[in-house]
Amino acid sequence: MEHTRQSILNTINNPSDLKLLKKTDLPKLCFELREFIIDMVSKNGGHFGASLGVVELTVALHYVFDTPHDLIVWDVGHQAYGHKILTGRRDVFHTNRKYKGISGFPKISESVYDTFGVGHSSTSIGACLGMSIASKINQDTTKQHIAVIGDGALTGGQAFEALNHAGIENSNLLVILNDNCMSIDPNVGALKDYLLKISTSKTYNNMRNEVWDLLSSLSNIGDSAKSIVQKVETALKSVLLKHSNYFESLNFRYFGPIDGHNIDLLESTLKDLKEIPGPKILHCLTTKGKGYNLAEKDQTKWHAPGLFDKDSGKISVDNSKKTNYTKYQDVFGKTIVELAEKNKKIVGITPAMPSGSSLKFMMEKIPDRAFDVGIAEQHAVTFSAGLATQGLIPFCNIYSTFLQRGYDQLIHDVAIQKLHVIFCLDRAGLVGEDGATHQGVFDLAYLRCIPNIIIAAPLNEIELRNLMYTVQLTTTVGPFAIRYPRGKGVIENWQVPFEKMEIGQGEIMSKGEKIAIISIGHIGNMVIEITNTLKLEGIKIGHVNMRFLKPLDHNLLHTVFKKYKYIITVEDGTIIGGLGSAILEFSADNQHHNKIIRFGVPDNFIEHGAQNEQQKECGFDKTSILKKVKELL
Ligand SMILES: Cc1ncc(C[n+]2csc(CCOP(=O)(O)OP(=O)(O)O)c2C)c(N)n1
Repeated sequence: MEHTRQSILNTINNPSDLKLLKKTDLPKLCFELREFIIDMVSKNGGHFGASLGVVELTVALHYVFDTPHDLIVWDVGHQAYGHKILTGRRDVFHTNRKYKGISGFPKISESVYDTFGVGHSSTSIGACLGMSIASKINQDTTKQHIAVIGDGALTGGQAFEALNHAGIENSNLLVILNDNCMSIDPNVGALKDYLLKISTSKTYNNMRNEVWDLLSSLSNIGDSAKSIVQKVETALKSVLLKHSNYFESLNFRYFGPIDGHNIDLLESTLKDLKEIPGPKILHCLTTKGKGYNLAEKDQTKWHAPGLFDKDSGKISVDNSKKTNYTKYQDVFGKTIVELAEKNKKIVGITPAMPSGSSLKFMMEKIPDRAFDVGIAEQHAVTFSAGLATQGLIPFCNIYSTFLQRGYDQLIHDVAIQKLHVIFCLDRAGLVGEDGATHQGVFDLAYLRCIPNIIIAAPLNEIELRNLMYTVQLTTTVGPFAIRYPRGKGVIENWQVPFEKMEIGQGEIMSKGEKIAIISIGHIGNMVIEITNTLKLEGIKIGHVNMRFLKPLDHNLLHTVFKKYKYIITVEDGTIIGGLGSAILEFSADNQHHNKIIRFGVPDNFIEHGAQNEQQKECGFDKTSILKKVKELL
């Protein structure tokens, strides 16, 4: 209670309150903000380590800059909890990522302080550059534009593209590089090595001291600031000519590296940088999970740990999810190792999700043939295409939502050339708390229109394994997508001997009268529950597990359309363009006249919440489908 009464954080309802604080109050505010984040995430879940790592940076940014007039753009946005708490959302923060609550990412419609909606990475520099150029065109010379990007997000091609463009624009852009050497897993790539080099090199550190000495005098000098800046530049350039700096070579002024947890230094540095026009980058070194010991030690585990006891650090097991079933991602991870140990042509690729996809199992066991390419989905696809041209069998594992990033690569580099690349699309369907930016609901529709591709969705773990097994038996099938959901399967003993599957063949799961439900993928298990429930009431309807969206099993469909009057399609993808659309097209093309009722994701973006809440909102939950069946009987 004592602590609450004296709390500084409780007095901050928006950044103008923050500006009233003395600089000496800031460390206490940082402490309280960190405690608040720890408390909230331990009870309500969400991303953890990333926000702890930017507490000082967040406080300093809102203290120094005049938000929301000045624009801060967070990359990915999973680190913006402190920002949300300081910008009017402290009292609703307990609803973070919950159904109808606040979003786990910045979102324009949620707050004037959220300048750009995020969730997918590497967009901040481009968006912020757009804003800075808009200010130029609008002749607003007072606005500051700040992109905050992690070293992980900087591995994405879009970030490089934006740096390249920004370097010739001379607009007022500050990029803050939040370098903690981590993505979700340890960061990868040559840029990471480079950042480490400039963070530890003596030359750079000497230069930095020189520069900071000069900069520190800026705020006292006022009008002669410009000449000081020139001196700073000369000092920088003389060193940089000898030791070229990547960012400088792109016409950015590079500052740092500085300690991103030193609030005093951050405050004075940002104040100084405000006075320096043009594109500039401030390199901050931070620790992911800062202030929570366990999170600092195991940064991958504490990226998004779920609920935990903040005192003991014990991560709770959600009893509603506690089953003996295995997560689909682990079925993938274990199966690829099993297959790759026998088939030396198999290669595994992940864009920055070794843990999230469980490709890490292969990276540990067969490191020569398993690659984390960074947050670079476009590259992951084209790289896989290159591997396939030489007869290798790439299993490119990408979350369904992130393959959206590699769409042209999928068409242009893979499908047109009919290259045998296997896309394992994890987190397909509704994904729950990450919300609209991460829904894996578009894949069936966006894949189906691509020629040469095969699209499969396994009903369960055994089908996933058998699909993976089948597709590595040849190198000539062409692009092959296997989409499976977030979460667990339905079979305890799934590690049974492999069986080859017939490509394009569906399966009749149950037979009945009048009504047949056609489903694709894991959602078919709910349809099995529905047909079982009806059986108990003496009602028999048909159920077809389509398994392949493309090619469609026409023979099977003709049989079904002849036998049943009503056809119900069920999918956890968009109602526009997926299974339901394919069945409608089949029906029209073949002059069938059955009544077709489609269940799927409506033409809306589905916000965050639990997966079952989202499913209910979409109307393809068990109760809604049962109700419809009974209406038709
Ligand atoms: C396009 C895209 N691919 C993958 C992800 C998944 N993802 C979320 S956070 C993250 C790591 C980001 O690392 P960094 O930018 O360094 O931030 P940190 O978590 O280290 O603070 C990844 C890979 C994503 N959000 N967007």
